[in-house]
Amino acid sequence: MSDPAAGQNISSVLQEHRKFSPPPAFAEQANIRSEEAYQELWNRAKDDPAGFWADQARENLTWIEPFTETMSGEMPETKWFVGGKLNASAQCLDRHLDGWRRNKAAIVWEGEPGDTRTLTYQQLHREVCRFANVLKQLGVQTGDRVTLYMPMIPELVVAMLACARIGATHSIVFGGFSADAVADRNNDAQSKVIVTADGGWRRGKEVELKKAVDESLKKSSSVKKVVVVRRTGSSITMAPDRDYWWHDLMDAADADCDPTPVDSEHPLFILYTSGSTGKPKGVLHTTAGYVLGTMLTTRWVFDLKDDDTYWCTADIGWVTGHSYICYGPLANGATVVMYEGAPNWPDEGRFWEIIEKYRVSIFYTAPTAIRAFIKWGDDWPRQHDLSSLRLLGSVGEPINPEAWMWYHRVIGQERCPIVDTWWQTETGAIMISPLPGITPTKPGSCTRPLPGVVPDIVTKTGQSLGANQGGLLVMRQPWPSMLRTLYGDHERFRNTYFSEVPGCYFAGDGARRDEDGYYWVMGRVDDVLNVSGHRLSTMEVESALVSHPQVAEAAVVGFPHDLKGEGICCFVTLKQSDGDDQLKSDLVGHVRKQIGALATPDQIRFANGLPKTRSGKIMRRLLRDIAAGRESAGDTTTLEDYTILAKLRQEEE
Ligand code: 7RM
Repeated sequence: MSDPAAGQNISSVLQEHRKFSPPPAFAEQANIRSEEAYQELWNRAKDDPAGFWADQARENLTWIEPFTETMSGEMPETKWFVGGKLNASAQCLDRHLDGWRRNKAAIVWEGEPGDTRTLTYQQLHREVCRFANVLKQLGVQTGDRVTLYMPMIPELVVAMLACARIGATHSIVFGGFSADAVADRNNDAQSKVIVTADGGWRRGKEVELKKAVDESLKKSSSVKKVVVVRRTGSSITMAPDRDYWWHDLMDAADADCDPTPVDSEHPLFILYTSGSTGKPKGVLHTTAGYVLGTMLTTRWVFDLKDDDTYWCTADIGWVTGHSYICYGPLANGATVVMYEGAPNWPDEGRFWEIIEKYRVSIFYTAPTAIRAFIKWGDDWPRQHDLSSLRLLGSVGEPINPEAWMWYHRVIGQERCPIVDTWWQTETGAIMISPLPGITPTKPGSCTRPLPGVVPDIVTKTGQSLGANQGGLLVMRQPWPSMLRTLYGDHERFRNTYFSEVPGCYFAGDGARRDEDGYYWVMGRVDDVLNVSGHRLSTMEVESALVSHPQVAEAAVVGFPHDLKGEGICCFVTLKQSDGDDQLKSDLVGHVRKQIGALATPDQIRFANGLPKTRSGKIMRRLLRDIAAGRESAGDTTTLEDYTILAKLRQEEE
């Protein structure tokens, strides 16, 4: 990482001592029910990974040809389930067609305007087979890349699984990205076909996807064919011999398509994630290890049962949607709720209305959304019957304890365990998380590693640190769902993840482990502040700010400071009202009281919004530029709202 001081210990100053045991009624019925069972699984996976994973892979995956070797090669070149052949779409669909599940709802979908569709496993299978035949007919072969640039509609899942069915590699580009972002990703992946829609709905407005595709194709020559789903019905232009309507091709397609057997290590998908500088990284996942990882973690962490109604609010354009809307839940035969639009359309009660309407039992969302719910007020959830909920999840950022408590109290009604799940695009599946039937939770901690995950907190030279010492979060053993490369740049893959700490996978996050062995992730090490020689986590100062009753959200960054090395600049959005100087000094005092004089903010800046990625992560690198009065350099293609940056700059003038 760029910070030359990275690897020094990070001081942890956040104090949090609340602890919540799993409710007995939940614990009694949980998939993993005893601490001993967890310890046994975890120790076996650590001491005999080949034996553990071979058993899991044989038990859970349907093999067309069995594997001959469970793992071969040292990290990062480890290959899993070598010699085996399988198919990810068959794992998600065909397996469920033999028994009663064939007529179980796989996808319960709701569009933003309120239209709904339900697809059973059998219906989904049929659509997938037909679209697989469409892709073949368009010239897509095993190993080819297909870009999917679509709204959150069932056709997106159909297209993903159709690619998997014929061994094509999908590359999903989030529907909110620009034409340039689509072109860059098309070019990097050399995609042959792009699947899109005329448009999608977001806050009552149309997102014009086809228009962006037309623009992107001026700059990406590998793409030969475009398939367009009619979603909004708006008028678009269709290029002859290049553009085809989804429904025309599907009407003519055969509904029989045998799954193509592929190797365990066959590329399943590429997903681009923003690098801190320069071009996005194409994270590549392969078939057997990824599907096994998402399948098992869905069962362990979400305690999935056949009668659950499961809703993950992520967009499929983010890894959370790949793993926990599509592959993990469908491999388990779950009923998945899928929603197209915004949480505040037509009003701020939309999510709670959906939970009530479909009797959602498992709800998985992000801290950024939770902070928005808090800002909108408790009345919205209170107007709805949330009694169907039995488990809540969080992902994407450290969840600040105040947001955790609100989630627990107002949404979970103190009845539902919360699973704070730490993982990454690169890890493919959840790595560190409570097991809801057994793990006592502490607000703000993702608690303990899942079986097969061997993390550590280390210095830059790889020395393990003791309890409550902040350092670098690494993985000491390979795991089946880990990324295999950065597409087309294996050297960058090795440099980014495996050169920082010798012999380990380096996640890029700072963390500490407490006296109970619980992990507390403190954010990206690139974001760490260095104040008078003390390394502080921005997240901890942010958590202190958000615990003030008037604060909705905060982002903290360092800026060059003559005396302290780095000063602390806080961007703060308020729940109501405009901030004044009195509130600024109250907030400075509040942080000093919560953390100590060391963390005294040098600047408080009130802002109406913060620059975030589409998945809700604050882009602190851009705020650092503003705090230092610099122009922004580097990739901004993943930024959600460009106007926010301009506004923040103006507010300073
Ligand atoms: C799933 C996802 C990965 C980064 C990761 C962390 C942060 C994610 C948590 C978290 C603290 C969590 N993939 N992160 N989950 N930090 N607690 N539960 O988010 O590739 O988009 O981002 O997100 O910094 O490295 S991702």
